[in-house]
Amino acid sequence: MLDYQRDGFAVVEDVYGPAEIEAILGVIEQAGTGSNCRRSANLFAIRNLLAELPQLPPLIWNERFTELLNTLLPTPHHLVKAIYFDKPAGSNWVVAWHQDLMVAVDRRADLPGFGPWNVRPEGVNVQPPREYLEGICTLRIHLDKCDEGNGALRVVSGSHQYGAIHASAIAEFTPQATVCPVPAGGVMLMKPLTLHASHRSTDARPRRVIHLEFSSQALPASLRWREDAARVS
Ligand SMILES: O=C(O)CCC(=O)C(=O)O
Repeated sequence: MLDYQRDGFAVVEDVYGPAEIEAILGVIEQAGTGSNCRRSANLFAIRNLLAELPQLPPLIWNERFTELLNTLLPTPHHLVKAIYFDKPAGSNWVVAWHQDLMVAVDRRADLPGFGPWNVRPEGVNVQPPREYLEGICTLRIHLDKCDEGNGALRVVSGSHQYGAIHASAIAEFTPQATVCPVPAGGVMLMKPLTLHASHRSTDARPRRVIHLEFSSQALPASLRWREDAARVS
């Protein structure tokens, strides 16, 4: 995990075998068309994934995944975001350079260091102080082999060490970007402050990813991670 702490990303191979991937995909295929699902020729995404498909957690939390998570974060840890997305074959879905600065919470609360706030019908998001972002670990479970041809993430190694990078400074970092290929069944670890982007898909393979974010931190008393609040209520 030394590389992950230093670079802000790392790949762990062979967390899921072919039969486990098939079982996970079987559940995802059953997803309906509710407000958390978005299906188009360009993108298939499911927000609030584990609540939408409660059959998934026992398939995801296998021995290797559990061990990995426990190595990365002190227990107890909370799930703070869960999304599935597919970049289908030939998709022109492009993601510009950014850091993941916003977290999903259960309400708006005026707290020092929290903001800007983004209040939408689907929920409230806020940029928390840097220490909360540094406490989050993203695990991207790759259900397909992913490389440059099907839109692998590009990352800037070490960029997480600079906190929130102003939009005008991003171009100074991106010449050092590298593509991060991941084999099917592998998990890409990423810190939310790592600058990342992805290109369109140029070949005929899908790129199906389960994106999970975890933290061991509790938010200030008046605020809860939205995923946590949804599980309890
Ligand atoms: O998977 C991708 O191509 C981009 C995802 C991303 O940027 C994100 O989850 O913040």
